[in-house]
Amino acid sequence: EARTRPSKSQKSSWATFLKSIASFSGDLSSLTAPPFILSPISLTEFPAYWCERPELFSAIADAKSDEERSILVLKWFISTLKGQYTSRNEKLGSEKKPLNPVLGELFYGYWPDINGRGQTDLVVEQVSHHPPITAYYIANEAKGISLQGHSAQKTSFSGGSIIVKQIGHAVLTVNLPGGGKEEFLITLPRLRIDGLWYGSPYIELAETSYIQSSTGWLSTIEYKGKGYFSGKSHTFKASLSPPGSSHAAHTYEGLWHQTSKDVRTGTIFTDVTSPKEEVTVKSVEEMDDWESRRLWRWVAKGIRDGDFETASKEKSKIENEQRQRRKDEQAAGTQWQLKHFDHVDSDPIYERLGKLFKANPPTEDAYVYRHNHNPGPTQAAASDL
Ligand code: HCR
Repeated sequence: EARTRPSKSQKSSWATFLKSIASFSGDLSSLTAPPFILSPISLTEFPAYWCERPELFSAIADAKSDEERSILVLKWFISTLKGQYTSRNEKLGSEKKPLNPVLGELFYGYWPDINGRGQTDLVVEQVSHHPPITAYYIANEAKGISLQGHSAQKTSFSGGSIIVKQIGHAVLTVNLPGGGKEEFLITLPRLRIDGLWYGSPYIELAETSYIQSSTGWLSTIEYKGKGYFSGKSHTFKASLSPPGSSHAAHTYEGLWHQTSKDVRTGTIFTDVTSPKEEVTVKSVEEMDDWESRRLWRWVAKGIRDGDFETASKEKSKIENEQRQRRKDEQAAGTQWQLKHFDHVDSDPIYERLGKLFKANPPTEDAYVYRHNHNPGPTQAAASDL
């Protein structure tokens, strides 16, 4: 089990690291961090957090009205936050610095069909190295639901905390029973990494994020930490307003890592106190060389075993191989080709739905999933996409 606080001997390297962050703004992934704060998990694994309660994801397809669909999307979204932002503390003892994926790194997985919920497949590709950008596509074909998005971060240092602005957005698409589809534009909250001073970083969410449906229903979610709404960490308030109105038809509040309530009825809205369901992946032996857990396996082993010399030697091997690849491409006048995604400078869905709630910025780029293979019904499907 990883320690949550650094020992005396680790304190001086931590202090040096803090000084380097304080005078730094931009891409945190390029900073060298002290070994005890390194995570053996690559950022390409993070999109799996979107679906660790697969039954909430698939339930969206069963909504009987636009209003109910927006409620179920909000419920699923809030229920992902605990996994997205606190699971490293549970697993690794505190928030740690994830492995910085290489260009072209892949992560595939699935959640099996249980009780008719349909299988959900996950495809992740690292589409940029510097700055790090991760694109993902998650689909439950049987239920006609998919989520496509990308994630990048801009970091700065303020008041002793790291502030992370999330760049990127996600679009959830639901095929409707009578034909046609409904789209939801999902924007992402701002993060604050607190606890740095004590060497045990953790995440707090801040400001506001939105879920705008193409039907006009809009969820506005406000995040606060200790000392605001309830005096507790990880607090949120969400309001859901109907098309063309700023008057909330529903409001919900509570703790995104525990439970929340429907304010009007007092009934439970979200409850993430039960165990979540981790994504199923192939064994490392069966994986392709570009798949994250195989690519990083010796680095990850070194970190897990506390053998940082091996970890850093293996990490250098990967980085040198990447540098050589970029040099070869430059010499040949070629460019790395993405496997699953096409880049578009402006996402038409973001522009169209973003206008409805005056999204800032008004346009964003996107990585569009290329539907060029049929995954088929097998459990190994995601690996063949
Ligand atoms: C900021 C962060 C990398 C990005 C991580 C993101 C934003 C990635 C997308 C996921 O959907 C949600 C998510 C959760 C993580 O909280 C966030 C990471 C937290 C720390 C990490 C920094 C690059 C590392 C900072 C080093 C610290 C711990 C000293």
